[in-house]
Parts: sequence; C-alpha cells; structure tokens
Amino acid sequence: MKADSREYDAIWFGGGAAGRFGAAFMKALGGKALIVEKKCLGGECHVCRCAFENFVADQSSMAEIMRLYSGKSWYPEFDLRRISMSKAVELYRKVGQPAFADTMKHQTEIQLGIEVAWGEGKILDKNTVEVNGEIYKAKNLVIGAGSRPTMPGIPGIGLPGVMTYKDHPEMRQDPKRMVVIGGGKIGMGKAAMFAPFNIEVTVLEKYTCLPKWDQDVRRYVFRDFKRRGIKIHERADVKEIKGKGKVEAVIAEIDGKVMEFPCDAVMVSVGLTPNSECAVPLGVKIGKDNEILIDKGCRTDVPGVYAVGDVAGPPYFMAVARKRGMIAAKNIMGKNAEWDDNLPLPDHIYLPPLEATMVGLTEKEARDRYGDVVLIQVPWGPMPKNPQPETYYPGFENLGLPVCGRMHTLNLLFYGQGRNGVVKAIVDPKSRRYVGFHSVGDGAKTGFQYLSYLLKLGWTVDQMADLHEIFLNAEHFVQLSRLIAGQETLKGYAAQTQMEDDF
Ligand code: COM
Repeated sequence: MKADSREYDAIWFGGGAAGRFGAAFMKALGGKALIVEKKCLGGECHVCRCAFENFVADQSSMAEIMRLYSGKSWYPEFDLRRISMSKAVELYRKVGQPAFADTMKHQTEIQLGIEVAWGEGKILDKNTVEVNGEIYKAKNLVIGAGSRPTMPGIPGIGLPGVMTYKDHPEMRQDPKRMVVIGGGKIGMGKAAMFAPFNIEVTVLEKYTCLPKWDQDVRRYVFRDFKRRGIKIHERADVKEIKGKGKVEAVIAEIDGKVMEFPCDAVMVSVGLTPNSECAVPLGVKIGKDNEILIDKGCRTDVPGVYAVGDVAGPPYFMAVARKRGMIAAKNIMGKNAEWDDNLPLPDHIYLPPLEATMVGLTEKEARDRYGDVVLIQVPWGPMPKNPQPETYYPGFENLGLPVCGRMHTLNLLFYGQGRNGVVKAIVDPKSRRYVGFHSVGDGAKTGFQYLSYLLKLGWTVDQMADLHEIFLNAEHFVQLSRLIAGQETLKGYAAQTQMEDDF
C-alpha cells in the first residue's frame, strides 16, 4: 500500500477514549490522524477506571453473593475468610491490564490503521508537537489529556494508605477499615465495592450523598448500605488524616462535633481535575476548575485547537469523551457538528451485586417542571423493618415483584432481605410522555442507553405498551407501563404511596 504522505489533518494529543474515537472517526471521514500517547491507548479506562471498575464490581458481586447465600437453602457454606480485594486486583494487574492494553493497541494501530507516536509529547505550538525529539506537524491540534483525582488540601493527605481510584489496582493488602472521603457516585460505588471484602467502610460526605439521584434510588442505597454495615455521614467536613508513618484515622467535624474515624486506608473521591496545563502555552481559555473552555463544537478560543474528553471538564463520562472526539473530528473535516443538549445523558453507580442507573429527570425535577406526574414504580409503600432471608412477609405484597433484573431477579428477592432493587418511570400525564427512568437492578445499563434516545423522541406510555417484552427483563418498563396504558386520563396505579424513609 502506498504511504499516505499528506500532512496530518489533526494531532490527537492523548489517546484516551476521546482521542481514540475522534482519530478513528476522522480517519473514517477521509482525514489523516496522528495520536500522541505516552502510555496507554484507551486512557485510564482499562488501567483504573471503567473497565477496571466493571471487573471489580463483578468481584464484589461474587463476594456479596457468597455472603448472602452461604449455607442457605441448598448453597454450600463458603469460606468467607478467603475473600480478598487485593487478590482480585492482583489478577486484574496481571491479566486485565496487559490484555486490554494490547487489545487497544491492536485495534487502534492494526485494525483501524491509525498512526501513533509513542512517548511523552510536548506541544510546541498549535501545529507542532514534539515526541522523543521527533517533530510532528498538523493542520489542527486536539487536546485530550484527561483528568486526575482532585486532592483536598488537608493535613495528612500524603500519608501512605491514602489512595484514589488510580491506586485501587495497585493494592497489595486488604485494609480492615476504610474511610471513603466523598459520597458522589465514585465514592459510593467504591464503598459498595469494598464492603463485601470483609472491610468495614465509612463514607464521609461534606454535603449530601448522591445529590443528583432520584429520592427512591437514594433511599434504596441508604437502606442497602445500612443492612450491609456501611456507615454514611453527611455534612462531614474532613479536617485531617492522622497517622504516624501511615494512615490511622480521619478527623471530621459533623454538625459542630469533632469525630475521629479510625482506619487503615482512605479512599479520596472528591472529584476530578482536568489536565489542562499542557495547553496553557497555547493561550486557550481555562475555566475555574482547570478545564479547557470549549464551545459545543469542541473548539477552544484558539482557531484550529480543540479539546475533548475530561480535559474539557464535566460531565466526566466515557460516552461524553468519545462523542466529543467525534464532534471535533467532524468539525475538522468540515462537517458541522455540535453537542446535542436534547439527548439526555444516562448515568450509573456500581452497587454490587446490583447497580443504579438513571436517565432524564428525577421525580423532584419532574414535579417542579410538570406539576403532577405519574409514577410507574415497584416496590412502593411500607417495607418490613428487619426482613430476614428466605422469609415471606404477608402484608408487604408491594415487595413481591422481582424487580432487580438480569441475573439476580429472584435470588435477591428470596435471599436479599428486601434488596431486590427499584424500578421507576416518571410520566407527564398530559402528554403521556416519559420524562425520567430510574433503576436499581442488574443489567439495566444496556436498556438505558436506548431509553435515553426514546426520551429524546418523546416516547409515550402508549408506545411503550406496544413493545414486546421478554419477561423477566432488566427494566420491566414495558410490562409495568402496559398495566396502566389503557387509562384515558393517565392516573397511574390506584394505590401508590411513597417508600418509607427508614434509614
Ligand atoms: C476503553 C477506552 S478501554 S476507549 O474509549 O475504547 O478508548
């Protein structure tokens, strides 16, 4: 094949999700792309983020399932002392990281035929990047330098035993007691992942945990954490991490009271900081959170310079990174493309053995916007106070629907002490359109990708009721909607009360 001697249309500075997908898209559109990458194509995904977290969530699910089922009914007793997070991540380090790194390299360089300049790149000007003494020139520059964990400036933050998501795959020993600083989706997910490994977990959140999530999902998470012995403290202002040579305790002020939380590990998860420093010499505008400011077409204010992925600020989400890559690629290749605000962004949290997934409005946001809304939800109403596994509680028939999804549909109902998930759709009764979907279950992520598009289309209860469900499924939205779709004036279920706050 004849070598392509054209000038590069763009140098993609960083081969993470945004750079890889952007370069691939640009090449498919006929452009010539070069990726500059120092370590790993695919960015942090398979090192310590999405792929790694999926793996750990699977391990945690297994650990939690063993704890729940051990010795019950026909299940054998499991030796729960063998459960180990550090062993689990050792396997990932040995097999997962190199395997995924090679796959990413193969897919990018061989399958897609994209050129990669390996090494630490240095941006010389908006058309020139130096890698290992080699000079590369391009018509455009796309910065996809990613982000790093935000570290609060508190005493003791540098002590051994303090870690972030980056250090999670590097764990060599299982802690006994861990404090998670930050109750967002990463922190709460980490808490849920660590707890099944015989680790006592406490979450300290400065404000409110999971503030953007629907109240019923939050309720589920709080109740679930309580049953699992994970402690949550909101309004906890962390003042110091204490220890002689290694972490020994976290000090926080909670409602005016100073409290000490003894621990041998701390997971810091208070947010991300974009790695925008490399772009400063170009004179691009940088925002207050260190993000490169871009327009909807991923353009910075310097012509020919684009920014994509985490370096351009939140939402920090792989889908956003990949799409921003595509948008930049299209614009570079002369096709007008912009971020579409009308396509709602789904989100999820790992809660092994389940996960929470959402798209669209929460119930509160929906009520604020539409007034009265109809809820299509299970379970609802009162819950038994201290449910035991393998036990039926008459009078709580609202709990009887196996709501949690793909793999644990019935098992968690029978063994899980009421931990069988939440399914909730919110409908504007006037237009009969859905405005939000929420789930705590297993396997619902897949459906939510498409539900986000249905929301954009203005999908109605009547259209949903026309679909063909394959029972049992991960979301149950089709069959639950079908039950009420015959109502000329949409009212929802005749009897439906709020879930109780018992956390
Ligand atoms: C996934 C990373 S491992 S990427 O989005 O495919 O590059």
